Amino acid sequence: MDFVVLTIFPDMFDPFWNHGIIRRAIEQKKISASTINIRDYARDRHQVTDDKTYGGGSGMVMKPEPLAGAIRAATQKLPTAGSVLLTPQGKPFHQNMARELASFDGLVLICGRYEGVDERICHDLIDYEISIGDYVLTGGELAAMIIIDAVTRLIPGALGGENAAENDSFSNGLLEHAHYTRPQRYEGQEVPEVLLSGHHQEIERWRLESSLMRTLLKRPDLLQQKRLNQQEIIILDKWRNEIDKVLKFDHKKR
Ligand code: 4GS
Repeated sequence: MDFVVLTIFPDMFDPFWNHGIIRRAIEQKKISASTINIRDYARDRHQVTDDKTYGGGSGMVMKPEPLAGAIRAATQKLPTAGSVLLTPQGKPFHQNMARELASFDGLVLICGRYEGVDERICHDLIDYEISIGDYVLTGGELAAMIIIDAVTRLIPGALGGENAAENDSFSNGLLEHAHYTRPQRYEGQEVPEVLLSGHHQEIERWRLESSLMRTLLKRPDLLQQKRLNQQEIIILDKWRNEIDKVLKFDHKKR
């Protein structure tokens, strides 16, 4: 996967490319990463990338010509890449979209600054408009890093473990199960015994139950969207029976 980021602040990406899994993915050539400074495509002497907004008002807007020049340079470099504009107007980013983007062989990410980009840039040069959430950033750079981060870890071999991305939260529409590491007893709290048992099937069952429990308590909306399989239905049914028992107990008699 080749990433090219279009930004007026390319230096913001240096620490991002140089740490952890992203750094290793670059070193192992699972991904390539580069930036294009939009300012380099400004034609005027002062390399201006913004201008006053038509209709008046205080905000500035990204001029279309430098941005278009930068996008064309990027797509020339990566002719089969998808192009993504980061904007609050875009489709909300989620794990399924990360999977879709991971299937491209290249991505061009376009980071807006100021109030936004000139409307006329969007239509022919951009494949996706993506928002990382309903809040306003000062620029698209952090949003681009989030997309690159989520996409990179889905690229085969980018994570250390063989299929480490497979068991993560959202991979099956559920939050991830609880995790424990040493020591076995921490501040009076023990690691669940089944995890020490070495019994693979029971551990898998415990993990599924933990996953379902956490999703039900923390993100019931995810559970409502999910197609449950037989094993999951059995576990939820068991809980319902246990809750029913508690509720049927005649509390007034106590
Ligand atoms: C987002 C967002 C964003 C919008 C960029 C105002 C500067 C800013 N980009 N998801 N102009 N949320 N962009 O807030 O992607």
